[in-house]
Amino acid sequence: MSEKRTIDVAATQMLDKAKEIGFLTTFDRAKAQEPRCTFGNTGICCRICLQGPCRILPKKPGGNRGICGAADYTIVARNTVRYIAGGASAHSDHGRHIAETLLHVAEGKLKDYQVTDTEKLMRVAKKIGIETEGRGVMEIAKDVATAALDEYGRMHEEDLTWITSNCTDSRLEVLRKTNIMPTNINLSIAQLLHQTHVGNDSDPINIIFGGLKAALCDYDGMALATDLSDILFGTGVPVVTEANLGAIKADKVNIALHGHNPLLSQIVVKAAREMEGEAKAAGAAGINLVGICCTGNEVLTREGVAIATNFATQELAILTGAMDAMVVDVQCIMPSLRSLAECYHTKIVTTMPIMKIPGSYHLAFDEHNAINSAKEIIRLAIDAYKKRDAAKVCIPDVKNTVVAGFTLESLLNIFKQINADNPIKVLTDAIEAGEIKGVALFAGCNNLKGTHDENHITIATELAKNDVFLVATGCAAQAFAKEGLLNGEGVQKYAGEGLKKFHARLNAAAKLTTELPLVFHMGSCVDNSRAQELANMMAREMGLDNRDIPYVATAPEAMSEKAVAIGSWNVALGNPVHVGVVVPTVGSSLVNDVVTKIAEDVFGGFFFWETDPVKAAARLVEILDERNWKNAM
Ligand code: BF8
Ligand code: SF4
Repeated sequence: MSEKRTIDVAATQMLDKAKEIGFLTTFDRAKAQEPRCTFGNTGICCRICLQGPCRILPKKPGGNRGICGAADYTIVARNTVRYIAGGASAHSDHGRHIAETLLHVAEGKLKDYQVTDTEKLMRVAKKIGIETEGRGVMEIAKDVATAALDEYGRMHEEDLTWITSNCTDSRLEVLRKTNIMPTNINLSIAQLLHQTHVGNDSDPINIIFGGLKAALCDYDGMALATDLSDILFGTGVPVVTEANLGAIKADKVNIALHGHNPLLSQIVVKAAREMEGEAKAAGAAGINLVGICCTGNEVLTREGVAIATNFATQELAILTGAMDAMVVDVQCIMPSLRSLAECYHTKIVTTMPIMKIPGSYHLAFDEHNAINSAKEIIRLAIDAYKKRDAAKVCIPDVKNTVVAGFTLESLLNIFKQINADNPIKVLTDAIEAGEIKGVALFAGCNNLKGTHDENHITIATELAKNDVFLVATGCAAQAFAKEGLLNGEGVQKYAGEGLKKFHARLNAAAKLTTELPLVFHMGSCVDNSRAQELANMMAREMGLDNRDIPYVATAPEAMSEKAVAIGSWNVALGNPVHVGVVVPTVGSSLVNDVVTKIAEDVFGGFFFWETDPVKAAARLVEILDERNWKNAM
């Protein structure tokens, strides 16, 4: 683990503050975990049955296998794919929740939600083969929602709709040939858990393929989550806002929206606009919403809500002493928030039945009564504000301007100003002309095995220097937001000559009130589906399979099970994937070779691990160069 904790100036100030008050943050806890157990760290510890934990002790007679006889490769493969099962469950459950809500809207059961983007509804309906001619909006919405829900439980053997309607034909052929095309999200995830039960599959290759099938369910669930969220809440357009802890305002009621699902955060945004008066009556200048983690990315994209911080530094928002409430829904929420909130007046409000924190305030969010639920939450925040201790307020004066909202649609709208008939050609032409080398997607989390945000920033600036077009989601995008890479100055500071020229052309065409950013923020982690759609469009336009397009993905600070699932479907869809932490597959050279080498022969996509960000960037550039060079032959 790195000695330097973070490169974020605001976070550094708050960590000093934590020290001052004697609160041990996640950074201290990460240190306390060192040294790590080598077995766990490399993936050769099995806890799948109650006889375990079994560790692989190669030198000890009988120790080179688990008690049941499982070899290192079985243990490592099983552990890895069980991460995927967790990630795919989280993403697809998020998607299911959105689909259910859309269905209830279409059935007239929810008064506080509506179909906001009918154009997107029509596009999605057409994409998945639902008749739109002469039919009403709600009728079509009902069919789209039903089709989405059918992905989770259909009993007929039909390939998943969001995969077949998004992927290129040649890629679908690869998925079918390798027998990893799923037909039912819940079934594939359950089957994977069955497959990896004690005494079941011990063939690492078969286990990995089972894992990839579940990873594709992760993709399917997130693709439908993105589509249906856009239908319900609108498809983001470019917005200007700010990011970092300096976005928290001393004179306002501050509410952090933390978690993942826009079903709650969108309604809180709406309710907050109606409740400015109540906040003012309590003596505040108004209500200030800020985002943390992916629900922050959702409301940034659609509503221009500022970003407070990303995963690793979520506790630090409370340490400002000015956070009145932190409203959380699901995923990536640290249980430690509650104990820190006790040192302040901050209310932690959990809202979902599957995510509670002992001792925190739980307000069950009810979609049938969404606005009122949201108002109740905001009132808690206003009440808390009244108890705020001004002497404890310490907000770092650190923030950067953010230009975000680059859903694929809004990006294509900019390209359209240059080529109205075939917008994606603007990107592929620039690649073919050698102006830019290709596209890199930054995804994923923070991981305190390294210095917070450092890998994100170093790799991005290195790639920019090498004329790579950059898109980002999740906590990676938030790192860029905080560090000033999501604005035009970022281009001037870091972009190479080719990328600068490309941006200048886009800027001239886009005619926005502000310059386009160095990195295009595509949204939350489920919006990695937007980036994949971009890759698929590139493949179609270039007449290539995904395995040959100059497109790479990197998760410089991957942490969650969801990140493992995302990385895995990226590989299955033909994308080279860099991971900036050492992952627990290295305990089996066989499994490690399969995912880093053999995968390339089968899928064109593959993983590589590199903790040194400069080396990682160099390898990513090399991969793009190789793909361009092959295409030019
Ligand atoms: O879904 S990037 S730490 S917040 S898992 Fe979590 Fe990772 Fe952040 Fe968003 Ni994605
Ligand atoms: Fe040990 Fe086998 Fe049980 Fe794993 S499944 S804990 S290797 S006995």
